[in-house]
Amino acid sequence: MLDKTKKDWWKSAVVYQIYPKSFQDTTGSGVGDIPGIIRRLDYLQTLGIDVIWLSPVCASPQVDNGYDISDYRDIDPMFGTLADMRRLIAEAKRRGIGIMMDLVLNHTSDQHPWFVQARQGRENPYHDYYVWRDGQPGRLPNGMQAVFGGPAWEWVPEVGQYYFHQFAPQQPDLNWENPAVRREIYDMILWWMDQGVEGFRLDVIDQIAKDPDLEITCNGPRLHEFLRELSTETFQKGCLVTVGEAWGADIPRARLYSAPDGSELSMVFQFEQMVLDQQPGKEKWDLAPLPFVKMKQSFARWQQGLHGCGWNSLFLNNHDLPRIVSRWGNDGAYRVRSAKLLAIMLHGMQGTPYIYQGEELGMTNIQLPIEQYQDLEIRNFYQKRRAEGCPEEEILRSIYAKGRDNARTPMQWNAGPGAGFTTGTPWLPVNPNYREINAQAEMADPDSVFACYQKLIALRKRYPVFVEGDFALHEAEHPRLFVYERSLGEEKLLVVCNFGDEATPWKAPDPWKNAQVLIENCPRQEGTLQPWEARILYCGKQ
Ligand code: TEU
Repeated sequence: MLDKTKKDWWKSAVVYQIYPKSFQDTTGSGVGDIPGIIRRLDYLQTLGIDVIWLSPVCASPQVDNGYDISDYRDIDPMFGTLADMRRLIAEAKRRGIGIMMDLVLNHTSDQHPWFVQARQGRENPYHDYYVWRDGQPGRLPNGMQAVFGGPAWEWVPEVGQYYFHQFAPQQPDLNWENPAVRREIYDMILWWMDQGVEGFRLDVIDQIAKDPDLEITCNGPRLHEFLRELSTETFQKGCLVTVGEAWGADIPRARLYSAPDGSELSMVFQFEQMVLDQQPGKEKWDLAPLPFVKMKQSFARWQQGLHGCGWNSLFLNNHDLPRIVSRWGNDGAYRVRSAKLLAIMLHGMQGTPYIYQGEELGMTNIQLPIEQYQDLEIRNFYQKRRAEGCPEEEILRSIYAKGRDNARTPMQWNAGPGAGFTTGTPWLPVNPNYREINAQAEMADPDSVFACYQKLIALRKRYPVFVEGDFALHEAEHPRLFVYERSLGEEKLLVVCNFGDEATPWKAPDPWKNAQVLIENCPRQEGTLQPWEARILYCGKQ
């Protein structure tokens, strides 16, 4: 168990992300709930994780699956009650697991009482909690577009103004320029700290300091000023782990966010590697192959760029991204081996690893008929491309590859009905491969993807070089091999991954000839790495 009173305890932690709607249903509603998470805590303890990042469970009309909060201090009835949440915090803590809440601070739901007041008139004290601009019906303040499609402005006739929303119209942006808004937010965070949560994930935190007049959404001029105030007023009063979602972070900015003096956050989620298979200047839906050499060089830059002066989050999946084994691996003939390679490749690096539910089982993408998709981003995209005359098959191909519902299908617990997720009708179909890919089968198999994750977590706890070591990329231009070395004094690791369906000749460099193998995903063959083969070699103290 980690000593969470130690400053920076989160540097040796492993985080597990739960998307509550799809984790475990206990009522037969077809939707996961908090008692379901409590029921599965033993599973998470067996895996060995230290923190649960819980996607939003607060009261919400669920237009964007909880990323539209209508009451920050209550739990959505779909998930349970505040008493359930308190029980979850306590039960998790008993197992050495902390709860990291998902804080959506850029916007609220349009049903939040602040917004309900704000839209009543310009004189209302809550009006200035949101971002308004004058205009006329049909004459928008400017041409800014929302992330989920359509204009970023919505007309409210009662006030004769437009409000600004970077996401759905039901997600009005909060006005961080208003000190009263910031104070309300800090009080709410302190209240959650009192409930015993051990960390926070901050949704789209790089978008809070917007200036719509200058068409600035990301990295606004006051961003780091706001973050430092937020951190001083809240996080620094506890010993918490905090992570900001920051699509717009580059390395210099990530050094600010994760400065070792703790003035902002513990670390950020940056997406540089996750957008490499997107054509520059195009939407995520316009598919391009993964530029492998660029990918490993990008990881190397971030590893070296933050070493000693910041901290990385390590992730390949979340609830917005397709399943990594389907995306970068081979989810057919080499599903198990390539899922393990991806895990080994990531977990050998410096930073705090995040595992997204089902990743530890090698869960895959899904292909559904269009009417079964639930995500508003998928639906908007489909309608837009149809209206543009794009053929159905082409649109579906993009959705199959990149749609967010790939990650949101229910957790596959066993081979029984509803995959052990629900006794009712799941809100989003269970992937039909659950009979083969499920937690029960994998826990009984010492060679499973689950066993590999479990071992990687244990290795991180045992060898300080995983947490503290520096990073050097080998074979930087090799089109299939991702090889890197970590070192901390006399302790050294060599992580070797053969990325792809082809065998590749490879010999361990001299100092590594007789090194101990800490983990591997297939039998060794002298002089050759088999398709998707990966291993970690170790030299140093025994
Ligand atoms: O995501 C931020 C974000 O920018 C995403 O919408 C991203 O652009 C998109 O998913 C790419 O397909 C966060 C949450 O993680 C996401 O689930 C929410 O929908 C969004 O914020 C709004 O709160």
